[in-house]
Amino acid sequence: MKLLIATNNAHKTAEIRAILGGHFDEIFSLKEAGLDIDVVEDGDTFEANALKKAVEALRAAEGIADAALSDDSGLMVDALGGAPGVHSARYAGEGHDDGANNRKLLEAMRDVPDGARGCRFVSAVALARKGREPIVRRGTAEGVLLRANAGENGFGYDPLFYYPPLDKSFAQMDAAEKNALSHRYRALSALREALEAERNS
Ligand code: ITT
Repeated sequence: MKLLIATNNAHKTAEIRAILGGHFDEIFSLKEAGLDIDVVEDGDTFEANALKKAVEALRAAEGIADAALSDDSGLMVDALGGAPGVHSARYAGEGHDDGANNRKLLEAMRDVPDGARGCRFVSAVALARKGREPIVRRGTAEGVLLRANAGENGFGYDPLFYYPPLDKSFAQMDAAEKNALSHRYRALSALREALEAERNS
């Protein structure tokens, strides 16, 4: 199966490629396919947005790809009622500015005491395929929102996301560590299981 990774986020592309490895005959990104699509993410849920991105990308990749895989993801903070949630990429305004998003989140969480700083990363992945029902799966990773950035790796909210089982933030993990336990890894693993179950049925 020729798989298009339907994201404009280069960090996500790298993570998805690393996690899915040899599970598809050919994997390529929007950029590699020379496709420039910008899907309006107006769904209320990660799943709705992921599905919309995958379906629109597959349509744009007619003749190039057999399937398109998307990810819609974000950080949900308990003390903020689940914000920034589906608005994670643009929390501080249009433009995908990770630094500005993180500063806004730190400010919003300034007076929230230790013990009430629970949060989770959520990833919904969607696989759209020619002539078959789409598959959508969710993965989550539970953590604690830090009071200052920790670590230099990763992207987005990784420096603020403390992961208790490894006693480090996502940005203090190397790529292999993060990709073995992240929300994206869990969503993609569930997707792979669904594909295997389909093959064996
Ligand atoms: P595409 O829609 O093109 O895939 P995007 O970056 O706009 O790219 P989303 O709309 O799904 O993607 O927004 C996801 C945002 O959530 C992302 O920009 C980060 O701010 C945050 N995020 C998601 N996964 C993350 C991760 O693994 N580490 C850190 N931040 C993450």
